[in-house]
Amino acid sequence: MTDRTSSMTGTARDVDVAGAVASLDAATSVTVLCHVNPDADTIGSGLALGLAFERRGVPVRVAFAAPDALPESMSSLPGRHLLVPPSDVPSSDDLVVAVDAGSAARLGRLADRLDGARTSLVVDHHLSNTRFADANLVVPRAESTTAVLVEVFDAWGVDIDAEIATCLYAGLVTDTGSFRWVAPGSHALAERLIATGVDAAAMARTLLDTHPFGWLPMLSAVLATATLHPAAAGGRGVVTALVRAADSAGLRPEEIESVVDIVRTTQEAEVAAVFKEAADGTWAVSLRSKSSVDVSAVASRLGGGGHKRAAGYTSTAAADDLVDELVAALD
Ligand SMILES: [Mn+2]
Repeated sequence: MTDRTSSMTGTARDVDVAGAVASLDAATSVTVLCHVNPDADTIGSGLALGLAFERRGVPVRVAFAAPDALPESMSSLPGRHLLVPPSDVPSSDDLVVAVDAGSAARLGRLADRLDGARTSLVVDHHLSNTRFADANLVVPRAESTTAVLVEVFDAWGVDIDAEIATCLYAGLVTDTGSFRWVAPGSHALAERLIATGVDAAAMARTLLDTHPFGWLPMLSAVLATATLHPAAAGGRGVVTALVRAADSAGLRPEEIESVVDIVRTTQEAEVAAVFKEAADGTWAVSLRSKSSVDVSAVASRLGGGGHKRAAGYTSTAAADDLVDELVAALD
């Protein structure tokens, strides 16, 4: 599915905000698809869009292919009643919208639902987006997909109330690393959303600052694997760490995804890489860079994608070869 460029019903084209609104406004029934291993940006986008359709009286469902359950940290977001399991997503619908997914592969086994749609729309902010829908609104300058949706909602006349704003804020606060990496306008957007009644402190605590005690012994094991490769990435340095399946057993995705935010603080490394072992022995790799390496390009060369400073890919290499594979791609 990764080479999919459009559905059978049309040709892929880039659209602006007005073009996306035209797609949304014409829809009579909608399926919104979030990416696999969902984060708060894809879920916040999916639920906000779902709520917007529900309020217009348009039948809508929101789904993601895997895992089976919504991450616990997102389980109190408004609009979650719109979520359905993958088996309840029909093979055809009037409009299918993919949110925060850089490629069809990121939709997992639900990617084929785009083929069954009368028309399809991508709303995303990934630089590496492959334009896999009929209409593609891709805004790489946007901090989050939820920030793109604010522009869409404003043009579409959607009332951004506290419930929709809470979903939108969830994507904004997480994709900006709690407003560490921001663009002009990010704080103004946050202020606008918070002013509707969003409980920003509770959101940050629930989404970013809450882990079960088991996170601490997991970190102990994982950080013991941390290795500095000073000569890698043209001498700018790479730091790596491994999250073996045995170390993360019983813990949530939230605990596993948090590791890279600790590892990436290493002063001596421009690039941080965390290798996360799945139950089937494959590795999901999270890449972060500080200022000079485009990890989106590196991830794309290895079959993944993402943003300049945050990207990822999956690898079937043996544990001993993972680092070599990455270092070779970085040089
Ligand atoms: Mn995002």
